[in-house]
Amino acid sequence: MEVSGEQKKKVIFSGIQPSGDLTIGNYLGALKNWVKLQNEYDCYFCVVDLHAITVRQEPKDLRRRTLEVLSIYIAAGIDPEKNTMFIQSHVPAHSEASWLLNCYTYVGELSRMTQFKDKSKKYEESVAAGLLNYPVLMAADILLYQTDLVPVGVDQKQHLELTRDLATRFNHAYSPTFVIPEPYIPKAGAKIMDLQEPTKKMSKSSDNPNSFILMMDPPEVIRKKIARAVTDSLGVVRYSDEQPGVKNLMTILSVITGMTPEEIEAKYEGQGYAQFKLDVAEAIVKELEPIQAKVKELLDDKTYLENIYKAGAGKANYVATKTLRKMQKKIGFIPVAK
Ligand code: ATP
Ligand code: LTN
Repeated sequence: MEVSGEQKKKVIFSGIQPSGDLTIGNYLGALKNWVKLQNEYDCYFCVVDLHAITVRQEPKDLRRRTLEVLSIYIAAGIDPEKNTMFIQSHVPAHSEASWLLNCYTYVGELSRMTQFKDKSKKYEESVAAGLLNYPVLMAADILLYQTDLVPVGVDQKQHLELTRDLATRFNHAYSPTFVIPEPYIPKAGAKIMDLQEPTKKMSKSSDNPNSFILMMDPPEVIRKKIARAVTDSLGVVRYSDEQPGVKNLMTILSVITGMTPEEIEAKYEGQGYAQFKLDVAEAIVKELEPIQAKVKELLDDKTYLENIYKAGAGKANYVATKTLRKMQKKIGFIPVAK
């Protein structure tokens, strides 16, 4: 039943950290789905710079990547007219709500997060407290917008569960304050694997550049990296857990072209890996070329980008502050005198 005009759309929130150059894992696992979902939802797509500083960032790289990530969102097909696109640090409510939620989060639940355990191994002595608290900031991001759906890769599922727990805990401690969000994890492409160690997730912060394909890699680099991708000695293109390298390349091809794994198996039957790898590389090149050209164009027009993130921050700020004020009031803080 529509009482007053258009029915309210459900809300999507998602973000990518400008902590490294984006990989096709970020694209196929997250971004490509945002593009698909943008018309049916009221979407907030954020460049999560506050998250990126949980590990040390070179200031000039952080600046460059923040604008590059925003440009990639737009170039990949997110319409800036229809969606709210902004930079996380421009909306102070994220930091404030994160502090509040930290006081409702147990250290035990944070130290059990797989991503924290993995990353703290890598940084050993110098693990920042922010790395432990990072999922709370992510919960703040999501809950401030009364988000219904969060499209992410499967590695974020555990953080989403924590977000749901925190929202439920706060709602029970006071009264209903937050919508409980659902994850949206794609059936295919939710975990693109490392090209050199295909049992590990492809990650933009890996030290080995052959392990990932970057969104901005030139065609010849893409071709070289796919040619070098680890496969096996079986020589059959088959979608099987026993052939993780081949399975990963098939997933990439399938998500980009829409062919099913069965169709791919049939196409390369009895052919070994050479032609298959060439075709995977070409599919990636073809998918990325127009995006790359558009990104370069956008990065040359800083005023256009500025207008987008300014308008985005304005809208986001309004919505987020409303939820933050609700939280403060329920907790028992005195409202700021007008
Ligand atoms: P890092 O490697 O620095 O931890 P990351 O590449 O995992 O970073 P994020 O910025 O934290 O990236 O991720 C942004 C989005 O991309 C998330 O939704 C995440 O689930 C998704 N994503 C990241 N890597 C992959 C991957 N290999 N396959 C599928 N989705 C991925
Ligand atoms: N933690 C996410 C990035 C992220 C995010 C979010 C994703 C930060 N805040 C809110 C979805 C919703 C990651 O991929 N590492």
